[in-house]
Amino acid sequence: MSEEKLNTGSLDTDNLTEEKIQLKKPDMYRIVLLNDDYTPRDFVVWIIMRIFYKTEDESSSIMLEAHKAGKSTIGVYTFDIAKTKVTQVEQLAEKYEHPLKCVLEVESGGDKG
Ligand code: TYC
Repeated sequence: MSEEKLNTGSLDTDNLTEEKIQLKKPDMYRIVLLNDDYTPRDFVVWIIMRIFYKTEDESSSIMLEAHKAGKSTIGVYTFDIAKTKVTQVEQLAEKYEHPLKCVLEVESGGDKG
């Protein structure tokens, strides 16, 4: 039986440069819930629970903050997740004919809009 050998003997390591790999934290995006005068409170709470997996208490607090202050942060996510969640909110709001809106704000770094 013949044995195959890997030839490592002639590798010249003198001229190799060291490559530094810099790991970068992902850009993060804040999802901000906007108040309006028409969407029922219960619907807002339901959306936050369903799309963002918040508890009923957390969802009620977020809804009330938006209701009183005009806007409220739901959470901070990477771009793809944030964009997907905003789209899901838009689709459900449209399906049930409510004007509910949320928007993305850059939390750290990031250049996508
Ligand atoms: N202001 C709405 C009402 O009084 C409830 C509401 C809360 C709507 C928060 C949107 O992001 C919102 N029915």
